[in-house]
Amino acid sequence: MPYVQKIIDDLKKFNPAQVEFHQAATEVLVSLRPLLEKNPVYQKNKILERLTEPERQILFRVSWQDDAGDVQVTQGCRIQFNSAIGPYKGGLRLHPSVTTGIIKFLGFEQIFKNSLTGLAIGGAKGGARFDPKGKSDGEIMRFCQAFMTELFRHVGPTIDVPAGDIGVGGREIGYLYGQYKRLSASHDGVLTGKGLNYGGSLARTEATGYGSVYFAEEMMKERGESLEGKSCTVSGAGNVAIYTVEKLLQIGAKPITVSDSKGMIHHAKGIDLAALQQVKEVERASLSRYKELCPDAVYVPLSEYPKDGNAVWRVPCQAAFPSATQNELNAADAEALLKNGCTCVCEGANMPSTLEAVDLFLKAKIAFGPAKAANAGGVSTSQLEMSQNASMQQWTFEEVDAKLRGIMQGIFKNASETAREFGAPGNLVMGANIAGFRKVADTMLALGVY
Ligand code: NDP
Ligand code: 2IT
Repeated sequence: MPYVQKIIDDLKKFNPAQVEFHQAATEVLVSLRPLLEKNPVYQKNKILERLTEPERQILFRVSWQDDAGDVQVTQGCRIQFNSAIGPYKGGLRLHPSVTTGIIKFLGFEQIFKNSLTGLAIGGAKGGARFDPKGKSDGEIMRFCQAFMTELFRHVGPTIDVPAGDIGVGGREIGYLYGQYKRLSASHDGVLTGKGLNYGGSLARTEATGYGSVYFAEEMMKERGESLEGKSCTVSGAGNVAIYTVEKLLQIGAKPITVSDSKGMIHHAKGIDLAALQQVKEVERASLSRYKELCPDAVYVPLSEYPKDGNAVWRVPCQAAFPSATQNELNAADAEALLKNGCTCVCEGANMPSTLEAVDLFLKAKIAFGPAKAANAGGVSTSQLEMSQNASMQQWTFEEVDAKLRGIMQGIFKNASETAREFGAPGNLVMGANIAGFRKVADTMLALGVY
């Protein structure tokens, strides 16, 4: 479709170097073709041109003092991408690799993900190039305070509600919230992922990982299969990976790997959840420490990874849960997974598979759960936290978990039925993109030109 190609070409030309944004936009726009052909109203009203341009991009200086008293400076960013269906919602990422292009791809994905949840939340993302590793608690606190000192004037419980992402967990949300509260002099549900004593929701910590497994279960169920007894590879060793491992263990599947930025663990008898939590949540150490706690596990350092990809995906498995970061699973990895008999790939991370890898999974017709559907449990439970804050209630773990499961089932059904409607049964990439897009686009039409 020349119209779609022209938008992609322009997007590349006018947003140079934002390669991750180009990748995310290409995947979405290409898969919308059947809808655009069927319904010319979107093209006529320039919905794609509007959707690919953020409503607002806020860039600001973050200056803070490290423990040695030296001044550190970086750029903070919040991209408020689309608020058609609700207040901006999406995480904050703190990582040395952060660029505007990365935040932009994440914000773009968040529009469709949030729409798919069926809840009233718009799409946004933010963050900064900052490495939390090796920083003291005091340094993390001063950084978060400096970040919120600028951000606070742009957020609010019905305006924009940030949350965690890579490098931002409960500790950082606490410092951010504390600074927001001091500056605004009010207790607002302005962040999600808060501590349980000050407005957090039970099950938010677990939600993304649990939701990803619930989504995989739905995909397997439709194929008359289950995850029980299946060997599962998981990448990452952070929030999403840990609670993916926990849920897999609870349902009788066997998670056998985890990874971090320095290497991976292959534990053939199954990941030891207590050891993993001790290493990552208590000690904040590298996975080489897991090997000390569980000597029968194999530790593969990054230096021994295959030249053409990621060692995690070379471990034979029946289901794979990429849950670390973008583009961590390439075409060679996808080929290895398929060759080894993997029949389910469920994306816990955002855009972990390259476009080529996704194509291979779709061609092989395995169960493939794209990120914006499969990892939507985190943001959904964030919205449940917003609901609890607004009504000044706190629901039980069981209540939140049951709602989360229902939401993941709803997302699967919506993506799956939409794929069938457009003649591509089983293609959840197309189904999720079209279903997520349609709600936002129709709302933009209803709201008038903006
Ligand atoms: P965490 O910071 O808790 O964990 C990230 C994990 O991935 C760590 O093990 C980290 O290793 C590893 N990692 C990060 N960057 C790289 C890299 N460039 N190369 C190799 N390993 C890397 O983040 P989350 O678990 O929250 O996020 C993981 C993914 O899930 C991200 O894509 C995020 O966007 C997505 N996501 C998160 C949600 C949430 O609710 N938290 C919701 C939906 C999606 P190390 O510790 O060594 O840095
Ligand atoms: O990518 C994501 O969906 C998140 N990091 C969670 C966002 C949120 O607002 O909970």
